[in-house]
Order: sequence, then C-alpha cells, then structure tokens
Amino acid sequence: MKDYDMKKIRNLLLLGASGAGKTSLAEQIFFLNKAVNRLGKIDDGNTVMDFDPEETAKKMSLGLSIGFINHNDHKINLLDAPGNPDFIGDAIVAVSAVENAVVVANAAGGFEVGLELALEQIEGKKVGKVIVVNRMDNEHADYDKTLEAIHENLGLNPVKLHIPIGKEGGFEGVVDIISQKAIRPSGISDVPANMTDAVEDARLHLMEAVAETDEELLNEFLENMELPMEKLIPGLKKAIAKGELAPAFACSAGTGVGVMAFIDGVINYLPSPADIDQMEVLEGDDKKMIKASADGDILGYIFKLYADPSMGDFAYVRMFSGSLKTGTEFYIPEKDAKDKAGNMYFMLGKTRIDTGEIRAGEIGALVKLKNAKVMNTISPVNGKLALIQPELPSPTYWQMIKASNQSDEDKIGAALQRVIAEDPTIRFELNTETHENVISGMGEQQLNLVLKKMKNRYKVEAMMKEPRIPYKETIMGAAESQYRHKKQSGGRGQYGEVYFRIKPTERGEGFQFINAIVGGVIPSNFIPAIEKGLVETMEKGIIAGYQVVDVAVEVYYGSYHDVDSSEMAFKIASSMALKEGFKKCKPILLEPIHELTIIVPSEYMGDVMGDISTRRGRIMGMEQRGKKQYLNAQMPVAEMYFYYPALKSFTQGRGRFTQSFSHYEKVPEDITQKVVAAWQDSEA
Ligand SMILES: Nc1nc2c(ncn2[C@@H]2O[C@H](COP(=O)(O)OP(=O)(O)OP(=O)(O)O)[C@@H](O)[C@H]2O)c(=O)[nH]1
Ligand SMILES: [Mg+2]
Repeated sequence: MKDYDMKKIRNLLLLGASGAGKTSLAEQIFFLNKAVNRLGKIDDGNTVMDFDPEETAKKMSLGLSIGFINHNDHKINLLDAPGNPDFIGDAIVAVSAVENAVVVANAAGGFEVGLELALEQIEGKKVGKVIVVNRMDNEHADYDKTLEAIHENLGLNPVKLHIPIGKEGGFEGVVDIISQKAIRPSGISDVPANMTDAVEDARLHLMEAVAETDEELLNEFLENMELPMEKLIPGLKKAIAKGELAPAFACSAGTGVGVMAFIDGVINYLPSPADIDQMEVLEGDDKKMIKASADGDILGYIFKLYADPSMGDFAYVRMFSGSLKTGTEFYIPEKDAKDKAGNMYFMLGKTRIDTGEIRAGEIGALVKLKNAKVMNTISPVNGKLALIQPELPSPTYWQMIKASNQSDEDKIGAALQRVIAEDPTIRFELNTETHENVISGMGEQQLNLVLKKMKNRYKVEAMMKEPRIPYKETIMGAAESQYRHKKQSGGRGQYGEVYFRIKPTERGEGFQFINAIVGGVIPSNFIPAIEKGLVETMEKGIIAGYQVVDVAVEVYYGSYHDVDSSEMAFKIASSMALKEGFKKCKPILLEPIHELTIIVPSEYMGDVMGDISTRRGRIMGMEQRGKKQYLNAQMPVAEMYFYYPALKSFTQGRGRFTQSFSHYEKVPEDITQKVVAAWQDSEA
C-alpha cells in the first residue's frame, strides 16, 4: 500500500469446526482477488493455506497459516486456524492478534462440536465476532437454522447483514440488508420480488439490534421504528467492534457465491486496527490501558511459530504499535531477553513477500529469531510493557516419549523442541520421579503429529507409550530394625551396625532423619553416611521401585570397628536396615489424585457421573451454567490418563475437562498388589 493508513487494514481470524470450509474460503478469496491464478482444492492438496505436507496428506489444517489480499485500496489479512479440537491452541493464541474473529459455520452441518468450541474461545473476549455460514450450496444447507442453533446454544445474537438468494444447487447470490441490493457474481441488481418480506424483516431486526446497543439510538428507534443510515451504520460498526453484535453472512467457498460480497462487508462494517481505542497491557504486574499508535513505540505479538526445516523458524507477528524494521533490536519481557528483527515478510501461505518493515496494524513474519517464542511481546529495548497472555487449556492427554533407536537419544531433544514450539498447548517435561520424558497436550492426533513431523522434517524417529504413574511408597505403622554389615575377606574388612526406629510422619513432610546416638557408639563422622544410605534407598524405592516419602528414621544405637568401619560400610548397613524395617511398617503405595472440572451439556450428566465412579473418581460438586454442567471431581492419575478419549466418546465429542494436581492418596489394596507384582517381575 502506498499511503499507509491503519483504517485500511482488516485482520480476520477464521475459526470453526473442521470441514466447515475455512481453508476453502480463504482459497476462494485469494482466487477471486487474483492473488493466485488457480483455485486450489483441499482434495488436490494444493491450497495456499494448507501447504504443509502433513496437511495435504490429511486433507485438513493442522496449524494456523496466514495470507492477505489487497482489495479496493484495503489490505485484508487472513489467519486460517485448524478446526480439529486437538489443535485449538493456535486459535486461542491468534484471537489476540486480530480485531475480528470470523466463525465459519457449515450451513449443512448442524451445531457441530468444533463450532461450539470455536464460539467458546471468543465468548467474553474483546474481539469482533462475525458469523459466516458457508457451504450454502450443499444439500440441506439452511442459513436460518444454522444461525438459530448458534443463538440458542451460545446466547450470541447473530444479525443478518446478508441473506442468501436460493440454496443448495440454486444458491446464486446474497441480498445486502443495508444497501437493499442483490449481489450475484454476475453483478448487482434489485432484490428479487419474492424476497422483499424477508429482507424487510431482516432490516427491522438489524435496526432493532443496533438500537439495543445504544440508549440514544434505542429512543430514536422506539419513536420512529426506523433509524436513518447515517446513524445505523456508525452504530452498527461500533457494536461490531465491541463484540456486542455478531454480523452474519452467507456464502459458498465451493462456488464462490457470496464470497466477495462478504469481503466488501468486511471492509464496510468490520473494525480496523484504528478502531481499537484502548488496549490492555501489563506493566510489571499491573494492568494498564494504552492507545496503540502508528508512530508510537513498537509493540508486537508473536502468535504462531512455523518450523520450516530448510528456512528455519517463522514467527508470525502482529504489530499493534510503532513500526518494526529490519535490523531493529527489541526486548521480550516474557523472556527477559533481547532479539533482533532480520529479514521480514508478508506471507501468502508459504510464499514470502519481502518487506523492510511491519507497521502498526499489520501482520507479517520474522525469521531466525533467537529467543522469541509464541505468545511473546515485542517491545522496545528499554520497554516495560507486555501483552496479556491468553489462557491456554490444561493438558488432557499424556504420553511418555523416547527415541525409537537408542542411538537417536541425543538427537531427539532438539527436534522435539522445535516441533513442539509450534503448538502452545503441548508441554514437555522430565518426570523426575518416573524418570520418563512426558509429553502432554490436547489429544492423540496432536501428539501423533509431533512424531510425524520429527520423522519427516528432522529424520528422528521417536515412540510414545502410556506414562508410568508416579506412585510413592510410604508406611502406616512403626517398627524397629537393626542391621550389621560385616565382611572379612582377606585385606581390610567392612564393618558397621545400626539400630533404627522407623515411623510414619504427617503426609507431605517427606523424610525426617533423627540422630539419637549417645556416647559415641557410632562415631559422628559416620552419621552423614547413614543418612545418605537412607536417602538413596528412599529415592529408589523399596517395595515397588517408587520414591519413599513421609517417613521418619531415628538411629539410636549401633557399633563400629576401629579398623574396618568406613562410610561405605555404614551406608550399606543403613540401607539394609531401612529395607528390612520398612517392610515391617505396613508399607502402602500413594497415588496422585487430580482435580477435574468436567464441562458437559446437561443431557450427558447421568452418563458422566456413572463413569466417574467406575474410575474411582469422587464428585465434589456441580454447577449449571447456561446449557452446560460444570462438574468438579477428583480422579486418580492412573484413570485420568485414559479419561479424555472415553469422555469424548460418550458425549459425542462435546465433553471437555481441565485438571490440576490435588494430592496423594492411598492406593487400594488390589491395585497395590498388582503394581508390586509388576515391579518384582521387572526386577527378576
Ligand atoms: N460444496 C462445498 N464444499 C465445500 C465448501 N467449503 C468447503 N468445502 C469442502 O469441505 C471440505 C473441507 O473444507 P476445508 O476448507 O478443508 O475446511 P476447514 O474448515 O479448513 O477444515 P479444517 O482445516 O479441518 O479446520 C473440503 O473437501 C472442501 O472442498 C463449500 O462452500 N461448498
Ligand atoms: Mg482448514
């Protein structure tokens, strides 16, 4: 654009159920705009947005991609998020990068799980909420029914800016309610005679809906039952920008009907970056409102990383304020580190268009950043402001991950880090108790994709399996024990003897060591070795190979030998005395229990509650919110690891949960026996 003006930018995030047609819609927009000269097809694997080989193979989006068009002197940026719930993280993070969240619904799809999930992500957010009812050419396409379902289930109030002319095979255009014109790919004409009533209804509903967002407009509307254009349009734009009113459009990404009419609607009625008066940011821990401006300090947001095996990592960035130029050093408050903008681009899928700067309101890509990652703020070198981070869902699916061939063990780390950096909902950590690398996220497809990307991009093969449960061992009773370690085989012997009193402590106290030796029956220089013997043995576990906790050991007597005693001898004696004594103290296993909030449509409550009890879960409370039940429960990790697939299957995909660690609790006897037996087998 020659004359740069924030008012002439529109940033749109496409989100919605998988298969609703987001990628196809973006493709039609590029094609009709002549940004590409061939209409790519999902089935042919040649669309602009689904360029990653895994996406063409699966015929669906697996990561967010970006593109843009220039149209009527405006620049429109499109962000295309995957609809599969496993990859919801990309949409959640990208909502903060745009003024407009465009929910694409399938006109023939009913109220789909993915649609519901997308709408939930924007509920209550300060973002324009736009509904595009796509696939109007499909059999059973129904514009009104689709909007009604959205209204009923989410309480969002869609207002029709366009209504379709015909449907299914006969879908040929849309009527623009404001201009009162029929828009077909062939041109603009008058409203068809048989639609005048429907158009008048929609016009009244639109005026009423706009009036309800502003007291002054409401008074005027109630008086005249009419709002003049010069009041209706600004009122409409304001209500859309605040997310109070959700404009609805109809189109077919397949045939292209309604698509450019939608884009004109975007330009005419949807907010630009300049329409956002105030944005909330953090200064240290305090929230503060600022006005983003084109010539102010730089403020940007990284909303997606794409790891290209040959080009390196692309960081997609939205600038809110100032201008980021090639060579600019910037500060990342979340990392307390600096980085430097090198080459930068505007992207059309994987096609790079060079630029030397990304200005306020714009969206572009940076490469080869050293420290910046997704959800990081770009701020001036001496900057203090950080953007508010979106809240990501807690993991619902876990696997342990390791190299398929032991020889690759060294290579897996770097490849894994690069691949998982692309998806903000994936977490990875070494479980220090089970000594396993555990990867977690939203679901099986998401984690399987990690393996595929590692293999295809970095030639590293990894495998996953169900993680071990980090049980702990402890005792219920107290006992005394004694052990004498004595060896005399040629040369210097070994000698050390200890007497212990072993007893349980309060839950959570860990390990307590009490030295009650008097009269030097064990010289004080051997006491640390005794403690070390205990600590090491507790780390390794005694009955089932899990860490021992909440035990107090008092050493109260013993004996030594002037020549043969050594630290090693006392360490061994201590370890043996603990092992023997521990078994006399009614040892048990503890297991981690997590707190779950399970969110399901009310009609599934009975099934969900029944299922929780079969999983040794406990229901702690419930609350009805709208059409959903929020159920608080506690569940052992051993059951929670498999819970999500089960919950999805008996709620038709509509059940979800969040979770966090709660406490450790005694494992039932039958399960303890199995765990102990399994360990003994593996040790044999
Ligand atoms: N008939 C018809 N088919 C469509 C239309 N839009 C999309 N499709 C088809 O629907 C399928 C899914 O379309 P996509 O564009 O991949 O849907 P998406 O919303 O991007 O799906 P995800 O990437 O999985 O979230 C493809 O086979 C498209 O060709 C449409 O308007 N009409
Ligand atoms: Mg897609």
